[in-house]
Amino acid sequence: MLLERVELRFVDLPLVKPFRTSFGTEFARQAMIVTSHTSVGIGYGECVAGREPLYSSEHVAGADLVLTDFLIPRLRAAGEFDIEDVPNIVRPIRGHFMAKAALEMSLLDAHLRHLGLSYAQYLGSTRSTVPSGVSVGIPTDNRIDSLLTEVSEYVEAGYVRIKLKIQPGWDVEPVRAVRSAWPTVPLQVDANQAYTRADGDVLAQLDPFDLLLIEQPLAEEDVVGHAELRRHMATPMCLDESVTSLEVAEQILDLHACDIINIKPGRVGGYLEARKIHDLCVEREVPVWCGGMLETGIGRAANIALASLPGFTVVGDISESARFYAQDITEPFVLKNGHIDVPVGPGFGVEPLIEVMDSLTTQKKMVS
Ligand code: OSB
Ligand code: MG
Repeated sequence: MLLERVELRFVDLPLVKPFRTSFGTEFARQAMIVTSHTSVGIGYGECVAGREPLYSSEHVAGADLVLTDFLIPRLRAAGEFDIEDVPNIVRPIRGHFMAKAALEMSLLDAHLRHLGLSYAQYLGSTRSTVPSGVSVGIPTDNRIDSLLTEVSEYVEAGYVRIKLKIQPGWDVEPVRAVRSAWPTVPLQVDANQAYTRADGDVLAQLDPFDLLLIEQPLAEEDVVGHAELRRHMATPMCLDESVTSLEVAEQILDLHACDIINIKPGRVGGYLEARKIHDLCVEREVPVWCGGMLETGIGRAANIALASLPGFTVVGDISESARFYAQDITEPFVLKNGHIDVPVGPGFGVEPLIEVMDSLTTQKKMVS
């Protein structure tokens, strides 16, 4: 295919409630939607970078610049390319995985729409639904009863796994409270890098609560610290932020730094790399799950299909659209018996609702 031009648009989606993590509180999601016009038709992608560089070093305004000044010009200069060549074409630009992922996603969507193939078919996945987990933020009022109220809503809605966000001072007691209210619910925690190597004894106090895993307690760069902490506690160790590519995933597994990997396509530079990490983990018998980044229906559709691959044996952060948005920019994904249907349409299988998207758009431009 040939890349002709790309529309970059920013949409502001208000969240149904604030989402608070150890790195900050979000009230709305500022998503960048990438529409690539190619010689085989158009395709849509979503950039998962946040408004501020708090989860990782990337942020959405930076992704805009890198796409405009470097990534789109490189792909346009490449002339005719195959979808599998995209990672190599953008590789000389260091980092900026979320920007790369958004562009690659839009090209993969165009490619698959042209072939009339759904992403799940392209992947060769066999499941038609995926189990749905939910990520629960830290209550803005710091109250355990508020947390219990929110968790009870999700349990009643049918979510098959609950993930609690933790940080120093909001860890053992809230986990104890949720575990005693729901003695058997599949439960895990996510610290988003909020702890240090000195916190091993506090984190080991989570061991009695039968957690599925603890996600990214230490800094992104501290792979060795995670390897040590993993030996210090019984709760299985899972890495999110640290896993930035296939090569890094391999090093992490060689160092025995985790038991489980959270795969986020945006964080690793795209859905092609995400698939390779899945395949590596299947080969090494390491369970994987699909993380979320508050995606709109566009990114959510793609994550759902990815999570239908056989190696995704751990429930992902694949919630229904209404968990985050009263009004999404695609038809909403809904929970049925704790599961979500894998899209069957060509490409990622969703169409943006153009009028809704226009009404939420704060800025758009064409790069050619
Ligand atoms: O660490 O998994 C994370 C949201 C934004 C940034 C980082 C994370 C999250 C979540 C939300 O936990 C998961 C979701 O989209 O359902
Ligand atoms: Mg995480």
